[in-house]
Amino acid sequence: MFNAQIYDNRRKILADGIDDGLIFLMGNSHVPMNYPSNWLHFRQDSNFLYYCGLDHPDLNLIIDSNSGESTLFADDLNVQDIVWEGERTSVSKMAKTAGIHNILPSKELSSYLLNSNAIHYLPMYRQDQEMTLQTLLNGSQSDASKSLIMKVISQRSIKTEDELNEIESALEITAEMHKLAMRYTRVGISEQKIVGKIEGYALENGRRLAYPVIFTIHGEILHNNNYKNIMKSGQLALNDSGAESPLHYASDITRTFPVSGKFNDLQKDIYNLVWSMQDAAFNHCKPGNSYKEAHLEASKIAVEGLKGMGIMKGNPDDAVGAGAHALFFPHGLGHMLGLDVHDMEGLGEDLVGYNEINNRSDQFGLAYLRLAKELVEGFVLTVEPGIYFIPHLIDQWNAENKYNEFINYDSLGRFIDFGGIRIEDNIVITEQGYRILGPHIPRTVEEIEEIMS
Ligand SMILES: [Mn+2]
Repeated sequence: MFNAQIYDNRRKILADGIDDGLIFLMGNSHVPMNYPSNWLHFRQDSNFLYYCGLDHPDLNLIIDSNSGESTLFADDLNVQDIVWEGERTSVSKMAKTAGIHNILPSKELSSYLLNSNAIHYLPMYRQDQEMTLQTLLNGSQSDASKSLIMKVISQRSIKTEDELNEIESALEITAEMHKLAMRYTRVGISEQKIVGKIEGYALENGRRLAYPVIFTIHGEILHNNNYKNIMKSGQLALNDSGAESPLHYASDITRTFPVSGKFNDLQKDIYNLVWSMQDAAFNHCKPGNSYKEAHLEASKIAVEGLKGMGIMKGNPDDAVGAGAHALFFPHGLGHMLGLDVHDMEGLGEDLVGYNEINNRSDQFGLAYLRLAKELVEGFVLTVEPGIYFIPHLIDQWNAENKYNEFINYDSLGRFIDFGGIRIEDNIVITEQGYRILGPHIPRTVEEIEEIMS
């Protein structure tokens, strides 16, 4: 945990930003896997972690917005629980480490809430949370509090030095995971084997993953969680994986490399193009610049490169304006990163990534951009451009004669089994521009071929 003062300050700032009533932060409980006492791995709620750091199930926190005082609702384990689970930190010790002075038993939470004229809470993302809330409030719950959501987003968006250290600690593990994957990948090995190496490395270092590993020869399937293939010569392997830090901050890295250890010419050309897209995006990352512009800039580089290879044609600005590049780059350039891998997405993607000036587009591709607004010093985000050849999408657009003025469909035959390439790194916005977080992970064609040799 961070020291108590940090959590106390965060709660004070939060309370100052809310006019009236109680701020209710619900901690997570165990979730059963297949019967009540067989639990999924416990993950505390990220907002709860942010405001008190306490990483145990069945805790709840109330911050009085008028007095600024916090109360922890929790119970010590009884002897029967201890027989099965062993001892855990006492509630009084927990409260102390989080700088909380008031403790009440969980059974008093409902009446405490119902005695207040205003209760602010955040959106729920699990059914068990919804049901708990309903029970606590006797069925009288309304919508989540917009003012609380906006205040939490404004606080969690700006990462402090302590938080950056956590993310970099996650990236230490992630860098090793990625290097292991490059070293162990070879012709005839299964994807599953590499996934085992990746996740095993995190686990043996006492870490969990921030999201399920994507490791696949079908990089064109954007969130592919199937690991059944045996890797063959000539294929590319895409590894999108990241560990959590001890305090549950996320990391999110993607590398793509040839199964054989050597890129062929076509793979090299597309790889270097994605590399230049990422570089162009980096150069755009500084306070005041909008991330949407970075996305569009990277898209323009993609069109120029694909034009050079005879795949696209026409004016790059027009092609990007029309959305023709999205055939090859159908997702957004990146997202915020923090306690959640898509940071704060549970609070509302548009509220986190957009503002009055930048509305979400409904154009295919651009519509999936999770972060569009102006960058601010202290934002941590991913920069993850990619180029993909998605047979179903190509066939559909071709059949519809879609963007014929920008796309040479006849040139795409040789890309049928190409797959996809994505390169993803995590950066913090600094006063002058940006800084790539974590240790260097092989990123150029030469570096990748070197580590795989
Ligand atoms: Mn990502």
